[in-house]
Amino acid sequence: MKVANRRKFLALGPALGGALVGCSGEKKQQAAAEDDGPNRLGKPVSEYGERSQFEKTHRLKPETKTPEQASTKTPLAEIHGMITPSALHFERHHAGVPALDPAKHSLMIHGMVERPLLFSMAELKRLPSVSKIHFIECAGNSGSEWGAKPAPDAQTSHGLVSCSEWTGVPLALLLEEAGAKKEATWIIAEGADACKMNRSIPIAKAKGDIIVAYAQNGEALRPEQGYPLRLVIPGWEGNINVKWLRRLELTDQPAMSRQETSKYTDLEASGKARQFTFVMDAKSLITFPSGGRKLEGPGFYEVRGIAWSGRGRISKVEISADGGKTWQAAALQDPVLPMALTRFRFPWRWDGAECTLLSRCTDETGYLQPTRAELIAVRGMNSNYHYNGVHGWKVEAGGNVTQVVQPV
Ligand SMILES: Nc1nc2c(c(=O)[nH]1)N[C@H]1C(S)=C(S)[C@@H](COP(=O)(O)O)O[C@H]1N2
Ligand SMILES: [Mo]
Repeated sequence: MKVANRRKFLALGPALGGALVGCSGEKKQQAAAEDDGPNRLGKPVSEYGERSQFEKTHRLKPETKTPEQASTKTPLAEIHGMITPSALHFERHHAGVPALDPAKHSLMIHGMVERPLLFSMAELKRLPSVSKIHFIECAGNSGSEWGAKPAPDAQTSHGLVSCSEWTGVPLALLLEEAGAKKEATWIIAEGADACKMNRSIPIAKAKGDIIVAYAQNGEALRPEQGYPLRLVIPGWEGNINVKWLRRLELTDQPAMSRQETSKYTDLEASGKARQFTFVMDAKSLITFPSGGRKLEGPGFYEVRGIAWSGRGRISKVEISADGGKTWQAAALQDPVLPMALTRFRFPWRWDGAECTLLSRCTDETGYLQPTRAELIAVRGMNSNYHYNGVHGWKVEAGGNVTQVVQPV
């Protein structure tokens, strides 16, 4: 009875049954002849796993003459679940990926501390550790939405966010060991890449949930993610998650480095700039259907996507299939973790007419993702960073899914 009802509700027959019904006896024989795989001996065991030769999902290479100072993005529309495979984590490098030998790498903690410390990787790994699932998002993610020409697909528009399980030592523990002096109000974190990228972190966050991470999704960090050591600063803009971490200096003022003055500041309409805008505000994205796809015809579809907030857990995601006139709650997939990607799902029946699908999310602080107009009213149009407006995709009558060009 239940099953029958569900069938009726989904009405998958007309949408998906064609292939089964159309599989004639001749075709079945042909398929069986080609598929004698189970009778043949397969590949032997291996030392390190690889994905199937039939899987081609990849990051698009940027068109640039300086690939060492560039970014690649996660193909969000191809990813399942909340964890980004390490090989598909987005990358953002300012001076290329250094090849650091962990046997020679060390972390120095100095400045306004009682006991300056130098840790080898082996020493760090002996200390009490934590594993936590967190997203990392570049502040420039979805920045193309500020302009009149939004990006055409999910990878290009929102792919500067990824989510991993990170393992390492709580920074708070290292600071206790070093004995932070009272006058220390900032920590300057520095990487060992060619540009020695550095950022200033307020001491309160450093005494909170920051992880000095050496592992990602169960194995050592990928070189591109900062091997052998990086900061993971839950919920804060990607740039401050310093990779190839080699030095932490406690000070009583920020460094005012390139990445926190000329870059990663947000120019407002008045001409004043916001600085130290660390937190990534709540954002959501529909990954299916999304730009570049084609719906095969009217019928049932599961609208899927991700939502995240730098302020904590996602508490609600709503979907509109009529361009924002009406909204309905989507289901959230457990576990819903603070500062982690949360997956949402929404059963949807497409009637075949052109429509606009939107998603918006609310986080546990009650913050509701703003519309583009609401965001621009507060922030103006001069920013490159921290765009988190409601996003949507247009489903054209023929089934093509394209970007929504909002009036500027
Ligand atoms: N040392 C160092 N740390 C760095 C960077 C860098 O170029 N050098 N890029 C930053 C930026 S801008 C971002 S968005 C994140 C990207 O992290 P990922 O490449 O692991 O995705 O790392 C940050 N940490
Ligand atoms: Mo970034």
